Amino acid sequence: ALMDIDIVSVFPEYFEVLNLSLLGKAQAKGLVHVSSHNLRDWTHDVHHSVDDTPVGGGAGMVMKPEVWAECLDELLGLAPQEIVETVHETAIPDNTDDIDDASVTEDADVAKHADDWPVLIFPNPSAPLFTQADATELSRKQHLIFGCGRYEGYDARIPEYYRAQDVDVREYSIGDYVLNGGEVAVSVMLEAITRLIPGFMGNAESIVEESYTGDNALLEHYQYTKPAVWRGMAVPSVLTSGDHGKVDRFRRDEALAKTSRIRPDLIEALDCTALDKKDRKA
Ligand code: 6GU
Repeated sequence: ALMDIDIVSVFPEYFEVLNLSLLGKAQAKGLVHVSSHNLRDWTHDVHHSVDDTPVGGGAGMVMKPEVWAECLDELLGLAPQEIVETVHETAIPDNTDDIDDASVTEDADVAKHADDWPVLIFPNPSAPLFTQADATELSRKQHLIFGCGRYEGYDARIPEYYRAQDVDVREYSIGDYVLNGGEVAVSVMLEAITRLIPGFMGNAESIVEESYTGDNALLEHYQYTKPAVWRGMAVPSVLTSGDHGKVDRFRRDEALAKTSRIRPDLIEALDCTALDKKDRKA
């Protein structure tokens, strides 16, 4: 397969739906291979416990590092580490994606961004937002491993430990709202990533024209189909004019106006070089 995807969760059945739909077809075509694993398979106690109470107190439960590490060592092909000679206090975890960082000069850093290095991804509501740029970057990787946290989260030493082992570790939130676990977030990220794999979708052009992609950081213009008049509502006449230049201009202006109205943050973030001379002041 072009891409191997491992998903670890205490609800691995949740991902059975991935065998249906477009991802199922892509698996049948051999483009991707998805395996979902039950985290409890890496427990040794009779209760198969994966969580414990938070150190320092507080509500809820936190996922234990030992179980995750046995699982992730295996999926990453790392030798299990039994003996730790030195004890050090954990630093503040760094959630920032350092791929664009000027400090990425060391060989290990360059290597861990190579497409054949596995990427370990933890959904986390307290992490940077997952964007189309992340989806595009991850769609080129050969091996993605998703670790779904449940309950109140996972021990912060888990991602920190794997970063220290030179694993490319990412933590992402999918939006400013709270979900009970990472499973839905992983499904969202997977759909965004896999549809960008070459050959996954029938129509590559429809990807290029979408919102958030390439230098088109605007929301998409409104779409219409036939009939040209429906329940007394006519489609904008320029669209039936047959003048492709005018149609393009109309759609671009509409996208700019629509974006400034409902997503002014995207206009703020817009690279000025992505604007053309005729873009009118929104
Ligand atoms: Cl990635 N996980 C959870 N549990 N909640 C979220 C989220 C992720 N992104 C937004 N809310």
